[in-house]
Amino acid sequence: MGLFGKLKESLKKTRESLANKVEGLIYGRTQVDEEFYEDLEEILIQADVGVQTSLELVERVRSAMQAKKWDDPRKLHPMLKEYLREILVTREDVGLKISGNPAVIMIVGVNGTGKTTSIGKLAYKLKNEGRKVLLAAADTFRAAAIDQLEVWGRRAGVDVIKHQPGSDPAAVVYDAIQAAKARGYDVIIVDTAGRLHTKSNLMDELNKIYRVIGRELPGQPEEVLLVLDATTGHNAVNQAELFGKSSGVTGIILTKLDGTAKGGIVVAIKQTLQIPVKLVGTGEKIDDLAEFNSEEFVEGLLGSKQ
Ligand SMILES: Nc1nc2c(ncn2[C@@H]2O[C@H](COP(=O)(O)OP(=O)(O)O)[C@@H](O)[C@H]2O)c(=O)[nH]1
Ligand SMILES: [Mg+2]
Repeated sequence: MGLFGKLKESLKKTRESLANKVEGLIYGRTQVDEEFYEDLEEILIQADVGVQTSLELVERVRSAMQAKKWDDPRKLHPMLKEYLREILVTREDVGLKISGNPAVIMIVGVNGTGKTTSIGKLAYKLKNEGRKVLLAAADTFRAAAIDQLEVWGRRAGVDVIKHQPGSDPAAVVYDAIQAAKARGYDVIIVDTAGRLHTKSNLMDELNKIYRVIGRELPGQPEEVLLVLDATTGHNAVNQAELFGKSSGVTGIILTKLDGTAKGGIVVAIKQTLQIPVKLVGTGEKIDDLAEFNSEEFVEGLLGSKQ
């Protein structure tokens, strides 16, 4: 299955609940009235699109329908999809930036969201694209975290730089950078700790890692990817707000999209933070990672019946 198919597949649950409801509403009614708009609003809110965004979307559709003096619900479907796409599409290129030599990708996020798993998948993907990848085990807080990264390193067939549990994460990253310079690695992916984001010492730790990278490799890290668990709904938006403020997040890896029927969370994140979703976790296996594609995503969310 290609990357494109994976995203589609992971939206299966969302498609079954949200898209079917949207299609049911649009193709099941003969005219748009107040009740129609209220139902549409409710469907979008239930899918985690976000109250504000849902209201705005429906308001835009309502105005456009009224301006054109249309009352056939089927005319509303492409309009709704177009407006949603406008929210999701970022002007800048949404693909990963990995032009440095070496390039550094820093992965941040709360424990359990899927950081280490996503690093394994990303390492595998970049390696298959022909890049020489090095992992830095900078989540030194728990011994198990280092072991887990090593397991993923072996699976992906890439090297891992590690220190003792409890050691300084910034020192691990420093060593990884020296190793990359000496041995010609193309990309360093940095795993970090994710104990509660409300503790300012975690943010200090992340900022220190960030500064060490910038000092050793000017212009790096090119990417700071925040990992968010799609199944946690609006907690994910709150986490994005907290991390987004302090650690220069450039993009989002949204994990476990396969485990939720509320894919609308992507819209809420984008709308609240203006941070693009770059990659999507579609399962627990090494190739369960898809590039985010807004076209495909909107079809999954709102249906494709014409
Ligand atoms: N279904 C599903 N599970 C995932 C995905 N990504 C991660 N997980 C699971 O989430 C759990 C936590 O992942 P882990 O990488 O240890 O999170 P970390 O604490 O942020 O490093 C593990 O059981 C993973 O298998 C995904 O895209 N889909
Ligand atoms: Mg981890």
